Amino acid sequence: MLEQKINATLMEALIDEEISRYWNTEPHSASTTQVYRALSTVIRDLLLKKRNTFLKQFTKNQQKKVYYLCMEFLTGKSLRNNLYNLKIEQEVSEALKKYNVSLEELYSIEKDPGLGNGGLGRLAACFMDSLATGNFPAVGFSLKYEFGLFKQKIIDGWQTELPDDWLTTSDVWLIPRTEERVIVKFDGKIREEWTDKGLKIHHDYPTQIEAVPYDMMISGYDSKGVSLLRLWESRSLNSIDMNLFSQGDYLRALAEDSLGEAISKVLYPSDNHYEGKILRLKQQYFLVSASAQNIVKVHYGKYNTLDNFSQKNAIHINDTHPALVIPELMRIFMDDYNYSWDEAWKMVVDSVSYTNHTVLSEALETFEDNIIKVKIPRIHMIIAEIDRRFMDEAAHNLGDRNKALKMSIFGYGKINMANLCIRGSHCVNGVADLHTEILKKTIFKDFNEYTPGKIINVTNGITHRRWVNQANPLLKDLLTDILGEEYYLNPEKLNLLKKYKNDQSVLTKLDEIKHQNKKRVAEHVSRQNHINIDVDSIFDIQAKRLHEYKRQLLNAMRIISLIIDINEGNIADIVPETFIFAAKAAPGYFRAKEIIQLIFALSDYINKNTFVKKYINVVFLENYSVSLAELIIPAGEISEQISLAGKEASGTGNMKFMINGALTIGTCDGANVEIIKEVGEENFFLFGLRDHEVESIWNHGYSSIQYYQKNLKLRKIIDFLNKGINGKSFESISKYLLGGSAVGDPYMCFADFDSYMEIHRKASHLYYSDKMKWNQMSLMNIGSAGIFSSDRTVREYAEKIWGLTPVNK
Ligand code: GLG
Repeated sequence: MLEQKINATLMEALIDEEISRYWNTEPHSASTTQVYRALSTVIRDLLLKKRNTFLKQFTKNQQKKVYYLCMEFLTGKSLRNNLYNLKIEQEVSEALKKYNVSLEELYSIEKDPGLGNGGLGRLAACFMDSLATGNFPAVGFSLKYEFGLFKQKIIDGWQTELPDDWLTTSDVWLIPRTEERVIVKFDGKIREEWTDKGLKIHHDYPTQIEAVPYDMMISGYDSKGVSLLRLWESRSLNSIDMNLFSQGDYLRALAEDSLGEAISKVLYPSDNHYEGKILRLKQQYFLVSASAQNIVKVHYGKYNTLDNFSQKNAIHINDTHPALVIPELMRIFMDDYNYSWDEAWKMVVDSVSYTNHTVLSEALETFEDNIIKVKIPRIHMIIAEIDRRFMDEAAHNLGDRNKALKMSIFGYGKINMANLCIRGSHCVNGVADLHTEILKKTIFKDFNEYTPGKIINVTNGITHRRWVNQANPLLKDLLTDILGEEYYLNPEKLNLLKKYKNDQSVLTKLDEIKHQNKKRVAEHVSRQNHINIDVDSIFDIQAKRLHEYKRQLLNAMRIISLIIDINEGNIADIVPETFIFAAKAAPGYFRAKEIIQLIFALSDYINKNTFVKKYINVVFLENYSVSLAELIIPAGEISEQISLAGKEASGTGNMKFMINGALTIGTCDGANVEIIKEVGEENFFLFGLRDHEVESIWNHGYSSIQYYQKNLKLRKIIDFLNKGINGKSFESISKYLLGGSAVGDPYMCFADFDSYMEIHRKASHLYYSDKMKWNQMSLMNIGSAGIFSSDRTVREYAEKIWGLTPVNK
């Protein structure tokens, strides 16, 4: 249908048809929700057709395809993104006049699909967009969590979690593919039988769970490509016990059912933290088994052989969560298609690749050996055999079994998922230069020495079309006026903006745009938090998951220090600042929730204290999500990227703020390092210890008390916390900072405090003394951000890792 150019009249006809088909009503009496659903259905079906055409070309060329496996895809809302990417927003807007409803109203009806925690899932979503835009054939696989990431509600300063029922509106984007369902088997016993053809495996009495796919289409921008995101829903196959049912024992009759369905019920709300729960293992195996079966079936259906499997399929493991795809593919190749171990292993390694996203020890996955043995016995056998062969080979090559053992997949009764991933992949990558170097020096040191060159770097990226063009239309208009539309598809062209760094009119326009975006946020804050913020003050934003290593606490400490100065009348250096926070904490992460409570208390304190409020203000915005990020990031003037050096693998929020013209106050961590390289240190506010300094101080025994004793400001902050805020004591935070039984201040806020205060002083001084210079720096940031587009990132993956070429080239 897209060949037929979409115009307003055609759009109206299509929407009318849906409205009358589904609700048997006249167009003018359709409700807003009905129009939303009708329009979304039209677009969804249009994309389906477009993908089919795209696939025809791909099939004709017999090209390679990438399958991207990830437990999270934080797609954000679909309607606007798809209309934008199809370039039909105007036509649709025109058509909607008939229904007396605006596009903005329809956008606001859609709920954010919360299918991810943070950076990991958002990265996967950006990749789907960029892959489609680059005409790369791509399928993402994940779970159709009935409840996505919880909704955050702050009650009396404390985070509470409410269910996120995203499916009540976003279901319209999903196309059920019941006919393509597959069965995933758990439990049971293995029996081996030697036949004249070799070993035959019998797998008895497994629990069988049905995996039903739901497809979501993600349009490329102005391209032929459409990415497919396939989400698996779990359904119990063991149909209800009719005996119990007819005896009236409905609940017991359904018990089996709910067990199977629990798998795709909820997304684990943890970020950079590993939970070794059985349900999590089941989710992971469910995802990979369903996906692997699907991939193999599609391949076999097309080529009638699997011999060329690795030439036609790239299978990517995003973080260790889908690691079990390695033994699962082995199982399918050997048990279902009779390949030998060596043949199967070659096919697996040649097609599989893996990205690591963290070096934090609490996030590195291991599963109890025993759990895997009981739940997925055949997979356990295969992992054991992978390891046995690997250990023999490595011990032989290294001439040292102990050295080989350091790379073993098994250890201390556990299975190390990262080691499994590295062993089963032909290529492993980190997500920013520094992160990759740390990987090679620390957790993957032995592997890097054993197979040099296997670990490479591909720096993360974001889709600038969503994060600038859609989220910041005023900036898009200005950039388009100056640069034309070329940067939409060639983000490196943003570079040309730098020519205007001395152009007063461009700088003034940038300033005005920022002001407008700040006003938008101020209105939101006034509505949501009933707080009036000063749009002429610097907007300093820290929006990301709440985690100790990200150091929202360091930011809060500075705010406390400012409050103390203001209360003491030391106002010479104080300038108006508005601090905006948005962050969710994992429900069981007490410390993180306590930090939210502290930020909330500071906000409350200031808003009850007119004197302090004259200078600074603090707001905590509830329920951080992709949509909220799209609202606040364009208003950011200072972007807080202040993790302890060596802890943040990359960060992608840093890139989103930068491309929207915020200046970063940041440590030498993750992709900040490359941001500095691009924009120049003179356009970045760098502070804090370097990663090697952190390591060395830590190894010599970090003592926060020593900093505390020497620093009056720190002592006052601790007193302030102990005294309490509006009657609530924060002694437990001060104890955490000073230590006791555990090392105090494990993320070294004290060690970086002075340098953080100093860099802020410089930044705010510049803001108020030379706004044009500030705007110039802002322009340089926008102009230097092109390289952080995910278009570049996926191109690098395609070339260096997947061996993938775009369709029709
Ligand atoms: C991880 C890391 C981030 C990284 C993201 C995407 O902690 O630093 O930017 O993956 O690679 N869990 C995450 O968000």
